[in-house]
Amino acid sequence: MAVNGTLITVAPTGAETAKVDAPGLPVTLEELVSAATACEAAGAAVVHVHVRDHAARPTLDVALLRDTVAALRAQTSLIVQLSTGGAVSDSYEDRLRVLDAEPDGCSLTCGTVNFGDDVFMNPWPFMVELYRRTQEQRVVPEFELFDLGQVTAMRRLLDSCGEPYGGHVHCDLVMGVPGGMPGTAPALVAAVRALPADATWSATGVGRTSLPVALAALSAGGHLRVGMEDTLTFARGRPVRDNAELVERAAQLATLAQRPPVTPAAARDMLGIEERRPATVGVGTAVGTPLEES
Ligand code: KMH
Ligand code: ZN
Repeated sequence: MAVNGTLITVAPTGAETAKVDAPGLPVTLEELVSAATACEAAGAAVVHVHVRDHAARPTLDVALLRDTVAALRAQTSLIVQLSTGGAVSDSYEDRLRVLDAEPDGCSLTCGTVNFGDDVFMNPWPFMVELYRRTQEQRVVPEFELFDLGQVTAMRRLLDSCGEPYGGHVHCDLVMGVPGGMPGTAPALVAAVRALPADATWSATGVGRTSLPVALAALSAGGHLRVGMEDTLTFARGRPVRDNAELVERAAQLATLAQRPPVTPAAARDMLGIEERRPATVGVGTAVGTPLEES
């Protein structure tokens, strides 16, 4: 399928930034739903979710994750993807339990990577266990690839354990993390060349690599992930105001590239993600266009 539209994922919160350092960061459920609603109106189709506790600390509490999934489903049409990466301090057990919150999708990182001064741990046995559970619990994984070697690890996982739930491979190239692959066009092209031929992919440029990675991704036929998890500076010397302005800019770039944002419904078709909302619930303010085929 040739995809002419652009899937925009927003990653509004992350686990690394403190609210005092970024006042626009959504850390309460109310703030998260409000941000997600604004991002959907701006062109997002997927929300990648990390939640915070009452003190705005990152948490993988399953009850809170369940409430968050329910609230996002009630108030938006977005595909709800929970992070299984969590924070670098989270245990493997807690990260596996994220699936019990029954999201539409989840992230699944394909290897260990230096992460600034920390290490983001994803050893092979953990990857396999998480992947098997996504298959059993009917959660569609998105493969997070921080380095070229992680593309190989993803292919090994697919070869060893079979196709993902939903039947389609979608990856996100996470670029510009200190310790991972650089956020450059040559690195992006090298990673894309190594992907399975029928996979779709998006790219995320962390920090100042946000724009160059977005432009490279659009020109190479990829999709986009933006948000305050990854980027806190909108332009040199100008902090990001909120997530919606990052999505608006991504939507403008995609539209300029003549691949406008796709709706959440079209994104579900593309990613093989079933609708888990009750059929009678009418939600959403999506602005995207249907995917086109040629
Ligand atoms: N917070 C990072 C350690 C994911 O969401 O799956 C991991 C991360 C990746 O953000
Ligand atoms: Zn994340």
